[in-house]
Amino acid sequence: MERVILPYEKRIDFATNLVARQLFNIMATKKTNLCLSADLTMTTGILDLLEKVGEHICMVKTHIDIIDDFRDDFVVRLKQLADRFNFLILEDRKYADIGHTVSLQYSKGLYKIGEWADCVTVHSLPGEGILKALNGSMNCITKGVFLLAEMSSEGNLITQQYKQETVSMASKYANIITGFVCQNKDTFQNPGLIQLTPGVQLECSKDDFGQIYKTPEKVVVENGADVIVVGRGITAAKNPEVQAVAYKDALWKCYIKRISG
Ligand code: 5IU
Repeated sequence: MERVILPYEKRIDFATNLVARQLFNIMATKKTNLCLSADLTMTTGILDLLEKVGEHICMVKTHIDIIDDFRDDFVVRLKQLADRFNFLILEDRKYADIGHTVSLQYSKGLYKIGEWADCVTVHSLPGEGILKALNGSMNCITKGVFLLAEMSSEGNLITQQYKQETVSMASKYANIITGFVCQNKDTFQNPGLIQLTPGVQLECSKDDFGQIYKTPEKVVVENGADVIVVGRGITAAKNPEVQAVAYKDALWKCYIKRISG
């Protein structure tokens, strides 16, 4: 059966990565496929926002290296919120180095991402070694990888061949692959993997640096997005809580439309 018309709860058993199973389960239970991109630079801003919108999201996406006042207790509090509201944490680190370096970046340094992030984003550019190294560092299946197969930005250099080779590279590391960051439903077929799609706002538009926004209808119904990343559409709103609900409702309606055929 085609991935995009199966409901999330029916895809759980196809998933080979535990984070993918958890994410399908959270989406089905909370009835939300909204991932908040919390691209704020102060810890209180992020934690306050999550207090307000935590119940409406399935996952939060962080950029830990843009935070001005990072301290270890931030991740403790982030984890507490994730447990309380039942959402996952994706660190959008976009690893892109040789495997050895990435394994250090994942587990060491100021942020120790491997200790608190449920999943991370990874480029396929360096080749298979990056997944081999993360597989070793993760050392269990309770962590996951979203591999970048496409980007939302104008003029990005990813080609059709790069995308296809990215998807076939992932098949060797099924236990750690949660899904792909991509824009189109033909990128992969496996119903156990999750399509994470950024570049979404309620209206089509662009920002000043080549980000291209598509609508919920376009990304979910036409393009097969399973988990939808929204950043400034919510964080820059006058009332982020109200706007998070608006996105959640719009995105869920589109998902129901898609699986209803
Ligand atoms: N992001 C993209 N496009 C991509 C990838 C990641 O926008 O192709 I891969 C990230 C960047 C930012 C978030 O953290 O998703 C989108 O934020 P806005 O909704 O504010 O544009």
